[in-house]
Amino acid sequence: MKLSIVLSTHTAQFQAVAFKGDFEANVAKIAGWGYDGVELAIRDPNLVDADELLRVVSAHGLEVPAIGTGQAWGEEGLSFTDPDPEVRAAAIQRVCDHVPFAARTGAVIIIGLLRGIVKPGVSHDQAYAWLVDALQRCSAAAARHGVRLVLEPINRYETTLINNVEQGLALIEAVGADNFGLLLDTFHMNIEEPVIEDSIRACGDRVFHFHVADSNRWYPGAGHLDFKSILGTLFATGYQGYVSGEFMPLPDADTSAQRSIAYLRWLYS
Ligand code: LER
Ligand code: MN
Repeated sequence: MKLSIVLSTHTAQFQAVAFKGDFEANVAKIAGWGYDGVELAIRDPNLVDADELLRVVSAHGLEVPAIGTGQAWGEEGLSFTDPDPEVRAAAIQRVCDHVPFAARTGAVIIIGLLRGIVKPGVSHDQAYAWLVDALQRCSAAAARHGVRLVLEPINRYETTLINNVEQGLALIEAVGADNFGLLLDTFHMNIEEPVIEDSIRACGDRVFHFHVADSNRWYPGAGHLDFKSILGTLFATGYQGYVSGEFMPLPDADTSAQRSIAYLRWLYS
């Protein structure tokens, strides 16, 4: 099992990112605790020094399995489904801007809240059509560089577009690109899926990335999810990717990261 944890390259507002701030010190700690990779949350790739990021990550023996893009929604309001065509175009461009770094690292590019929400005055069908169009454009741009894109079903309290696996699989059909798959997150699945294991099986080889947090969005082991069963089901699909920790930094970031890896390695040792 390859384990990573979410690390932000900028100070971020998103609460479930355990590590914000001093990048190299955090990478060193994460590597020291035995993680194999860091999932990087990058608001704007044009504002980070990709060579320096890679130098730091490689110096500590870590990989970058995924790049999170949601800060561009949270902090700039970019989305694929904004009524303003310039905002939609900027969101598509932002994803395309992530492609070169993703190609260098082998990371998947995550479409989380960058898809947006159905805004007042916009019909669900219209928002869905903009979403499909944007994902087709981004998937095509990524495919030219051998990069994969993942859409994360996100619970109903955060978005009104694609809350569960059934909707995610229908979207995959609509987009029709081999390099477009799903990111499953146990926190969202616990809210939206009737049976988490059945939904993982339904996705099969379309699971390209996996987030873990417990039912309360604390580190795995702090809530009531059955990670032995959930991860066993995931690996039985043939999944070879990373299991990436995205949880609240509670009781503090360092403790949550250490408890998560200790628990998951104990389950699967
Ligand atoms: C991001 O991966 C996520 O899970 C969302 O809850 C972001 O709001
Ligand atoms: Mn997530």
